[in-house]
Amino acid sequence: MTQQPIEAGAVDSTVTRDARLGADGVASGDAPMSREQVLEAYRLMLQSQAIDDLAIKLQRLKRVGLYAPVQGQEAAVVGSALALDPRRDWLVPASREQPAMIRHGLPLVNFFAGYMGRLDSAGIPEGVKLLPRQQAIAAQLPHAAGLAWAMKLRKERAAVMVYCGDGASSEGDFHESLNLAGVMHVPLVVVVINNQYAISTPFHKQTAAQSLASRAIGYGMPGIAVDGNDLFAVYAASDDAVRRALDGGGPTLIECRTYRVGFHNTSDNPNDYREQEEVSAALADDPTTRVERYVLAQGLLSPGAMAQLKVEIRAELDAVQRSVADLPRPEADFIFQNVYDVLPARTEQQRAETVKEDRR
Ligand SMILES: Cc1ncc(C[n+]2csc(CCOP(=O)(O)OP(=O)(O)O)c2C)c(N)n1
Ligand SMILES: [Mg+2]
Repeated sequence: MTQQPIEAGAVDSTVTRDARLGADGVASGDAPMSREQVLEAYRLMLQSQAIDDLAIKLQRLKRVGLYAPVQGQEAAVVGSALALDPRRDWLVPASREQPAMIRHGLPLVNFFAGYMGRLDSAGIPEGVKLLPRQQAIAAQLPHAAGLAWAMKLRKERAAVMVYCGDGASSEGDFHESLNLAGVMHVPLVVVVINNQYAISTPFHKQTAAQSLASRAIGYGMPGIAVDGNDLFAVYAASDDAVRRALDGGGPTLIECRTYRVGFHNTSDNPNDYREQEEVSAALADDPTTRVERYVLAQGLLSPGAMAQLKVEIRAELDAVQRSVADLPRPEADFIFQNVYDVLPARTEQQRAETVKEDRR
């Protein structure tokens, strides 16, 4: 197998893509997305905000166990996922890519069933090319590299897009996966969502690198850094990478520079480790607001139609969560199944206590 030599110019350690959709909602140059795609993206971004709001409310009511919001990262997640064809390509999420999973084919009912403990209804339907959320940091990356390698071996024309965070990029799994993906020249797109934090650890405390995109050169693949709050820049970079993967051009690393506006998850209090000014600055550059301004300025929706869309999105989610609440809960010993053939004595004792407690 011959590999193309990697030129230093293939990697830009700063930001290679010009911002295409500015904070004022004005696009520079031609939009890389059709009107229909912009509207689909806008709807997914609004839906993501509404899911965050509802899931956090349900967690406070003890109907959801734990939830990690997307807030602030909507353009990075939606702009990348929209470059995929769900009938052809695979999506491998980390744990904060809710709108990408839904756009790729996970029904809203299954999505909420997972968060609300109705596990019998939470599966990924047959035929949906999506792997489950991954809570163990970076552990999805070896699976994604293997999946992309399988596509190549089977000669299936498909790309695999895998997500991970800035924190995950400091894990051994990241190195092993990207190294293998480079060596085997597989159709993989690695989207690193650099939201500046791994829980409370800021970016500069976990790496001395200025840029995560620049790591790509060590793996023999192009590395692109984009303004992760710019839907058009994220989409354009992702679309290029997916096309390259499909055309046998191998893997790409895309670093989306954004900011985690919300808490890490519902058990975290970010006021303990970061200043409000930093959050306020990020709020002033909200990625969905950029798209909203563009949609209005281009006349893609009237203000009335926009307000109506927001009402519809929230009503749909309310109906979904009510129907999920009516689904049966799994038996209390569900969590003890499917790991051991015969439970060890200590675990058997825990199972018996759990079942007894649940019957009270
Ligand atoms: C292997 C492993 N180590 C530690 C944790 C605890 N943990 C959960 S989220 C997280 C930080 C992840 O940061 P990042 O990859 O930047 O993703 P983000 O949460 O910012 O989306 C850590 C350390 C874990 N889940 N798995
Ligand atoms: Mg992070």
